[in-house]
Amino acid sequence: MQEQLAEIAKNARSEINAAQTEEDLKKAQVRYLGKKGEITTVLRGMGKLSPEERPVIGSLANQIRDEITTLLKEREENLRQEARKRQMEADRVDVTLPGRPVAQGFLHPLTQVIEEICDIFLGMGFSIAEGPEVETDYYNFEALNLPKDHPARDMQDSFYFQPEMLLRTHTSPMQVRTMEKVAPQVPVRIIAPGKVYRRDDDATHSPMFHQIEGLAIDYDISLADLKGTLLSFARQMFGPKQQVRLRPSFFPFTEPSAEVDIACVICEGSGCNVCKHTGWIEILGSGMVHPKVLAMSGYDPEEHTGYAFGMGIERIAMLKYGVNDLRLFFQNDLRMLRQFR
Ligand code: 2NL
Repeated sequence: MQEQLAEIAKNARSEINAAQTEEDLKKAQVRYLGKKGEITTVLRGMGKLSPEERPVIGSLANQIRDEITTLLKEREENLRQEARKRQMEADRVDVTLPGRPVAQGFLHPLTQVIEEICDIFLGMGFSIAEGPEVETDYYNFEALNLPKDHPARDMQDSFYFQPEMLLRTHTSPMQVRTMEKVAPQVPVRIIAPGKVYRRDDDATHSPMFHQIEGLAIDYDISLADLKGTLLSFARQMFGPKQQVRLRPSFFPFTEPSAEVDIACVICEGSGCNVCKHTGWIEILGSGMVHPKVLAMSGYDPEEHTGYAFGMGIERIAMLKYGVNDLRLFFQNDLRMLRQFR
């Protein structure tokens, strides 16, 4: 009996030691300690032993059962630790690898030009007025003295939602809204940047484009104030030696009106294709605010005068950066856009 128990213990030790999985351990446990296990069987057969042998064998069997229980527990813990170690080896990260760079965005060239122009006018005491792109007929046309038969008011030339609601065709509505709000206070010095919309789509026209308009109202504002302000703008935008030239023109909302040219930025005045050999390039339209426009928005034209101007951002950006096709701004080709990073 003692030899039999010693044999069982020996087998159990080597089997538990050799176990590679929890399943192996479960098998060993059943084989030795299970209901029909080898140790259990020995303990059950104790009845057949003599009273002298019984305590000796009983105690030995118990001792071996306890040892096997402990060995099973220890081996289980070992297996668990080995598995964990293998997992950690497999999950090892190389902290010395170089990081993946985060792609950094940048502003669209038109946004950059808008901000640059706004900065120049902020430096001359103007404030920025921004507002809705969907406007009423009143703010977009009526308050600007645009006659009922003006082509811009036609369904064919502007985007209408309702007979009285449309996408603004210029940013002047913001200037009207500002005048209406602050009149008859002076001085007014604002610029209105933003998107504007016209029913045009070809090589030189986009149905959406950007504009900045300016407005100044005070006592005794004159055409000289307009010219001086625009000369300062042109020199900050296009270089300190820039020249400006005013040419008589017509707008329903200004009287008198003038187109403003700068010396051609391509040939510096000597004549080229861009300036059509005139040496001058038109950059904006301007004039003295029409007395009717002042009056409609709450200013007494006998007491106050003002100037206004409007420029297309795309045109300014094309001249400043030598971009020869308007559509390049809207195609989102990164080869084009990245040049403005
Ligand atoms: C152009 C011409 C211009 C204005 C815009 C204006 C606004 C008010 C009153 C009077 Cl509220 N005038 N704006 C004046 C003259 C010209 O824009 O060729 N823009 C691209």
